[in-house]
Amino acid sequence: MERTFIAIKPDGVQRGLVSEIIRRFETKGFTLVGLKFLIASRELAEQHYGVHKERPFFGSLVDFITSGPVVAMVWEGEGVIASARKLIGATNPLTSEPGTIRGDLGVNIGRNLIHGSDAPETAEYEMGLWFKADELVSWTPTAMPWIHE
Ligand code: DAT
Ligand code: MG
Repeated sequence: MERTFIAIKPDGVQRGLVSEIIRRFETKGFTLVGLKFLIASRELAEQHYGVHKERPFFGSLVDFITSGPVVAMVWEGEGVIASARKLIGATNPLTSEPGTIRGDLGVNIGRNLIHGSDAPETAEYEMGLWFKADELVSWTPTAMPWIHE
């Protein structure tokens, strides 16, 4: 089973969209295996967005992600990394498809509500950055036979 790192950004928390966003992953059939509520340190944010450090928006991105609490999560399921990216939608909410989280709930690229790992390697890196191994819970939902053949 694949796992991916998902974070509801400070705008999603401030706008009261935590339950709406978590609902979409739960109802899809993915399994929550890790969850914490925190204000990220600058160091954590800079490591998380390290690939973007040369980009002009890096400073404001780190300011934004550390500006308030985030909901950091790990979700598990078959194909969850790519599927979560589809549920989330394109980076710019103005062009994200309706039906996606960003497409339904946002309008601005700097306030795009949610982060999701983009590949198996980044998922591993980000899960390790935000969670200790013993903070992830391995369990099997009783609904599993009704979600997977
Ligand atoms: P994603 O979050 O869809 O993986 P990304 O990894 O390319 O997108 O960028 C990380 C975040 O940086 C993105 O969620 C919002 C911000 N960002 C990306 N491109 C931007 C731009 N051109 N201007 C301002 N912010 C941008
Ligand atoms: Mg990204």
